[in-house]
Amino acid sequence: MTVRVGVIGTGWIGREHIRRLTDTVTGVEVTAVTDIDAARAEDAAADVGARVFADGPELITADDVDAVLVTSWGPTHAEHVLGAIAAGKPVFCEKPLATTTEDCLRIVEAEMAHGRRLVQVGFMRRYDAGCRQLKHVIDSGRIGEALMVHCAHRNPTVPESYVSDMAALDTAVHEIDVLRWLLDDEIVSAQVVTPRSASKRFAHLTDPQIMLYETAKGVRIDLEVFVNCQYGYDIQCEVVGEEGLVRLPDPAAVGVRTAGQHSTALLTDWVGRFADAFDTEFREWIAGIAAGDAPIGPSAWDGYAATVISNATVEARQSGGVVGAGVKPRPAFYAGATPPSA
Ligand code: NAD
Ligand code: ISE
Repeated sequence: MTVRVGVIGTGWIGREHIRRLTDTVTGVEVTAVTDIDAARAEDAAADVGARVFADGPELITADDVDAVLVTSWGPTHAEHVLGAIAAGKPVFCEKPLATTTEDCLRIVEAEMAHGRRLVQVGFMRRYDAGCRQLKHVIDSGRIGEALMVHCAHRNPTVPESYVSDMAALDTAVHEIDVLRWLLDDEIVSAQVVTPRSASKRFAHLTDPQIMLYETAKGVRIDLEVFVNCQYGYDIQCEVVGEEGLVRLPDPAAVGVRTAGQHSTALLTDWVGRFADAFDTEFREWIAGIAAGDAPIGPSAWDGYAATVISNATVEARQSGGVVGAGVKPRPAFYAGATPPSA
């Protein structure tokens, strides 16, 4: 079976995923696209021979669309995800699931009323080989119970449109999701402390930020978000347990020895750093749809939790205090399913 996918939003990541679904993943065809910028949609459609639709609702209900990929701006995600649920079609939504708690809960309620999972959220870290190995070691008990986690999420630069809240909503949201999954635990509070600001940043931006989280089991997490670090795209994660620690590996790169130095290149953006993870994420999503299975990747509930916790992180920075996250208890409907660890 060839799964026919319709894509809503043909910007940066939309084009990346269209290329991936066309060139890398088998058993799938991009048959439909739409974008509020018609020229962008036409351009993306011409590349792959897809039809252009006027808007999301028209694309979602089209006969030659079996599944929907939402890669538009965050505040527009909820309407498209709700539209796909109403049409009974599987929907992959890039993060965030929605920007407000209320919209996330509307999606969760609509999906539970439908009675079967349809929604997967684009938290690709769960498909990164290194993250899966981390989970495998933590789950095996080799390092004992996790006590502390030290993380860093560094981007070389960000555009002027990137504002201080985005450090939590756009950037830290990846760690928020992957740590809930790695630790099989819930984040219960957030705090943000800010060191001296980097001089190479737009003046409106608070950068870096150090986010401090506590989980229900009492694990303490420190996360440095530094989006003007200049030197590269760098993701670090070290989980310290009672009997050892486990650390995320850096991406493989050849070592070069010359002129009295030994060096390895660093990546400079998320596209390269998580290319394999995105490929695996979509291979598994498409294979599940072709097999008629409900998705087992990050769920609408995970999307809800990530939005609640990232919003609490914003409030913590603004207030300067410790803010309770207040994630509700997970309904039984969302228990169990998760991508495998290694
Ligand atoms: P972008 O601005 O490059 O592209 C978004 C596109 O959506 C634009 O072409 C815009 O015209 C279109 N659009 C907006 N509203 C629309 C609507 N209602 N209907 C149809 N089209 C609409 O942004 P981007 O960088 O590609 O980000 C898109 C989404 O992907 C965001 O939610 C972002 O957080 C997420 N993202 C995820 C990752 C990741 O690592 N997983 C990385 C980058 C972006
Ligand atoms: C971007 O939206 C992403 O999702 C990237 O993975 C992240 O590193 C970056 O900081 C965000 O802006």
